[in-house]
Amino acid sequence: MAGEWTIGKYLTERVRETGVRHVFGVPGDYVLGLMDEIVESPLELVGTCNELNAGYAADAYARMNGVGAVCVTYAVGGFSLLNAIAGAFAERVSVIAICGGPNREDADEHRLLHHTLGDSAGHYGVQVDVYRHVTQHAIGLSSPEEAPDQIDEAILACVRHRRPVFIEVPADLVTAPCREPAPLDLDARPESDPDALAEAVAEAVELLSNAERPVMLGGVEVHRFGLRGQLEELLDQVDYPMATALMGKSVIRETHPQYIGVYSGALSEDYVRRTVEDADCVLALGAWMSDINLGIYTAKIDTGRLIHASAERVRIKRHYFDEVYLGDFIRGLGEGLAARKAAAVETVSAEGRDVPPIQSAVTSLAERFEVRPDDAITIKRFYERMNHFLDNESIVLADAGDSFLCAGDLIMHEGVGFICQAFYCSIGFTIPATLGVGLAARERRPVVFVGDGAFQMTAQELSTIIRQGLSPVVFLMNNRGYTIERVIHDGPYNDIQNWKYHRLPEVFGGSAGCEVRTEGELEAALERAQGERDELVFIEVHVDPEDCSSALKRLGRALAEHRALS
Ligand SMILES: Cc1ncc(C[n+]2csc(CCOP(=O)(O)OP(=O)(O)O)c2C)c(N)n1
Ligand SMILES: [Mg+2]
Repeated sequence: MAGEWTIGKYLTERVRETGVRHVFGVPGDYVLGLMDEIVESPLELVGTCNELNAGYAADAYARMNGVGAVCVTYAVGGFSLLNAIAGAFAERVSVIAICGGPNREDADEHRLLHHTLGDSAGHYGVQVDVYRHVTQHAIGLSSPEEAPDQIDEAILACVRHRRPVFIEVPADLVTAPCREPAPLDLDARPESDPDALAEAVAEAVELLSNAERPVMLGGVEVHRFGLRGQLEELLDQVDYPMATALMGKSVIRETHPQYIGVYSGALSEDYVRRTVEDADCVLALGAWMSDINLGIYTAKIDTGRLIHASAERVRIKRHYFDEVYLGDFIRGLGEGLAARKAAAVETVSAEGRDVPPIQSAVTSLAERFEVRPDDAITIKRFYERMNHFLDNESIVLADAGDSFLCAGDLIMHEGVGFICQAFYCSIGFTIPATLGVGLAARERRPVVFVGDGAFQMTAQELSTIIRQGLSPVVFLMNNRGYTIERVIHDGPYNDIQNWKYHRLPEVFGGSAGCEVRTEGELEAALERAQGERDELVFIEVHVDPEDCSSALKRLGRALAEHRALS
């Protein structure tokens, strides 16, 4: 009944409708009323140690679930959250950020209240102003009459554009009566321009059909727009090899025979690099041409050979087709290539081309791993072993640092997800992200690779992981500092205090972790991880500070050459 609805109830109902079941956050007096509404709603409020971590958790939750939500208090909470929301914006993740605010009357009178920045109108509005730059839509709710539409507009923007939004809720509005929610079509999406779509597809089909050595490059937007199934269908239909950019890792099941590995310019394995760079037509679907994704601009993909479809437009060679959406383009391409193939059966063209055999990435799993119990652990051997440790339940999270470069070469089994912030690259993302992933998919087991430097940023969120009874396996890679930075440019600032990391889970209320230095000790730790599947297993891995992934070594060499040339 209309009379029973309040702004607080309206907002929690709209959040629930997006598929969110958990809201991460930290309380504060401006948001307590709203938090009571969340507690009374079907949503579960998950308290975190700080707001940044709540934001990272909501971001990772959204990567699994489609949408995530976070709720914090005014300014002290809102500004702590900012970095996480900026990351979600950069990486196109749908996070609904909700923030309590002063009563409207206090704001109108410009009273000097705690947490505000000063007593002018500008000071009161500064949070929303700042968030406008890092969200699809940022709004301060203004009145009981307008708030429902304002909320609906924000929620729709979040879901449709795959970007975060920010909603500031004055404390006095939470219990204000409002209209009941009308049906909201969250699945509606814009239609591609049919002529532009048809032209783009025809041109792409022509190029691909005439290519001798085409290759497919899958990217993150396939994930974001839920197009994995469509992509796999297209891949099954063609005989090209397929690589992914680092951010797009696991957009395809990596046991697929046409999957060859991660392409990131000079950081890539030689075979992957040659296959992509020597291709005469590169079909990039949803891949971002960002620096880390493309090996700090060491990638060599000639625009004249490139078909680049992104979320909202297609670029073929040097011209663009606007309002062509990725899902429509992939579908159109599948149909176009099938029609072309049928027509070409009697001619030589596509069928007659000499296809070099594909070196599937999955063949690396066939190699047996023989443990050398007394050998010190090296990065290379550790990740080779990890390839055999992952199973269908695993979801891999890799933090920015050498961890995400190493994890790029792991084979993601059927259904295995890979979560990393490879574009925004804010270190410390993975531990709070593990909380989000664990709650979004309790039936899965997060496997986390985090550097010591990254871990020090957000370590306390292990305590919430323990509190929530989640059971990830965390590999803390202790190489005594910021190794990735050492390779790029070394200095005393890359050294950090060495913690007894493995003892922290016990401090936080869980079981003690373990530390491993040799392959034999690693085996014992992995056995424990297999046995204790219902709790956090924390494994501190000591590695030589000079040791790093082959990708990082290749990057070091590429940067040195670049410096020598400039
Ligand atoms: C929030 C944030 N601060 C600073 C940086 C710059 N940065 C990039 S990598 C890195 C060091 C990572 O060290 P660690 O986690 O130990 O990984 P390693 O390379 O040693 O494996 C730093 C400080 C960043 N990316 N994000
Ligand atoms: Mg380190």
